[in-house]
Amino acid sequence: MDCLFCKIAAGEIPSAKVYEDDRVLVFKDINPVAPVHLLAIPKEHIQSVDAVDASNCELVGYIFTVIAKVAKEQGLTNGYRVVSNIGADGGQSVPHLHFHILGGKELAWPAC
Ligand code: DGP
Repeated sequence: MDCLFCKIAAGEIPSAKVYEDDRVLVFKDINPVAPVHLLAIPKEHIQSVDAVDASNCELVGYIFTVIAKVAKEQGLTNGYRVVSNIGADGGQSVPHLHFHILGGKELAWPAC
């Protein structure tokens, strides 16, 4: 499958990794929009939140435990934001499930 984040997960394309285990990778976004801007992805290909189902929801829940752990390690003690864009209207540019972890400043809301 010709998927950018599958290639990053496989180590075929380099990334600035901040966490990795057998199921999950967290790395720095190439175009950061906040002082801390990380992407948490499953190594297994899942298209987006829209493709989460009974077969992969345990993995998705596990990603959130990793996100909380990484946020603490990154010093995001005053809060942070987790965002997942879905499809064209949602602004998803890479069709592999990913969670943006944004923090390190007071973030604006609403985002649209
Ligand atoms: P989204 O627009 O929600 O699909 O977010 C995709 C993000 O992926 C975007 O913020 C930029 C980031 N990105 C795209 N290509 C690369 C890459 O090759 N390396 C890294 N580290 N990030 C990338």
